[in-house]
Amino acid sequence: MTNNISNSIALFARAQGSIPGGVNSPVRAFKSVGGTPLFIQLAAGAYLYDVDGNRYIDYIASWGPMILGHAYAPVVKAIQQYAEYSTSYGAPTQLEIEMAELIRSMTSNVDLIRMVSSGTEACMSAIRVARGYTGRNKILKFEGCYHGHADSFLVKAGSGVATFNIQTVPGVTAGVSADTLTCAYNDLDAVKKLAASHKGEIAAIIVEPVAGNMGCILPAPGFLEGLRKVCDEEGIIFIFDEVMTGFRLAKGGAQEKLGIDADLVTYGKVIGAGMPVGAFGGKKEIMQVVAPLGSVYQAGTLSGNPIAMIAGFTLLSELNCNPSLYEELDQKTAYLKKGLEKELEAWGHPFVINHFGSMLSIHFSEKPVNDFASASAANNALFAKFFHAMLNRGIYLPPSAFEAWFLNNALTTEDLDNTIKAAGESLAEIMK
Ligand code: KE4
Repeated sequence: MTNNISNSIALFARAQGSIPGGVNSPVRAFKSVGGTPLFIQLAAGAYLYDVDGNRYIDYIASWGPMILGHAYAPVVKAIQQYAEYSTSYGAPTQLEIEMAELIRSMTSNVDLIRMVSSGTEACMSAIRVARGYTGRNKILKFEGCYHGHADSFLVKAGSGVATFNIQTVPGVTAGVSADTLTCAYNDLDAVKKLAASHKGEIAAIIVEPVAGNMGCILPAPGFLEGLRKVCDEEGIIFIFDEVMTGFRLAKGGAQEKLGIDADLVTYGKVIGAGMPVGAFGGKKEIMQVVAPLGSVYQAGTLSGNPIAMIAGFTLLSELNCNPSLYEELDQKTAYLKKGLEKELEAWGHPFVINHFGSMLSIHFSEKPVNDFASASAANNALFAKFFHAMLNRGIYLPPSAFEAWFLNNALTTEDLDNTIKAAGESLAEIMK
């Protein structure tokens, strides 16, 4: 059973003539699962509609931002209203103050926060602040974690870099890579050894507190607490990359959910409600090195622009005023996981479901999946078949085993039941 996707096929062929690989971001190209990426006409609530008129239940949510569903009315209305006041001024606005104050009220330890236009910008700026504040050069990241495409991060990175199995990214110099140390996620002993052998050299440890770029990988008990302790003992800046988890796991993100305070935190995705927004913030003592207060230069023509701000502010305000939305979303995710587990158990082959809040991933693996090596060792070819079997049943999953599913609160019980039913049929199909 396959959907008619002739218009997507034609558009993908046409796109090759003007856009590298036909896409503006590699993970959209369906490279690791094969086939033709679907071109989307529009989306509403929990559904995507492709250019051939097929409807899909959406489990990507634009890779996280659309937490309350697509075309969320208050956000659309706010954008329409503010567009009439111009789309950018290149000058400060009251709205940016209100956005910063709202974020500070929702998180535990952000004294100062700077808006940027992507998660990459947020993470690369946070690293620069840590280096500027400590005077140290090296950073430590975890294999399979993805912090955007800034040079320093493209060392053993997750997401598309893992999907395409790119070991070293051409164009990232050896000099830059030499300052990026890596360890396996959840390997606290390896971190302690590296910190000891690079005493006084490491400016920051940056981590996805709940990883979402090698599938959904949970921190082992004590892992993040151990990193916090190493950072305290060694004078290293602890950075939580909450581009995925921020405002998704809870109002206060992973810091609130896990009860751990980082020194700096980065945001993206939900913070912009689908508009280009990222942010980095943290303790005043550290953030005051940022220009024009300090000398760590960071800038952006469209940073804090009014359309992105009003979109993000509107969505964050909804989440802030209705914390029950998080409970609802977590319950829906738990319901989906339970149903998928039942289908997978009946299917009778090895599988793992990793799940935290409204993030989830399925791995066809006999072993637990708790780091990049175990995520890579899973039967990801089978995942590709599962992906297409689900897509043909109107279920749009992330097109890679190295990504997480993101649920949105517009999903109904009927949508979840349809997803579970489609999973049962798909599993039967792929193991014929
Ligand atoms: P952006 O520059 O793509 O806005 O954010 C980079 C980033 C930083 N940190 C984390 C934890 C992230 O997940 C991301 C981006 N996530 C990917 C999805 N795995 C974006 C999708 C894409 O690359 O098109």
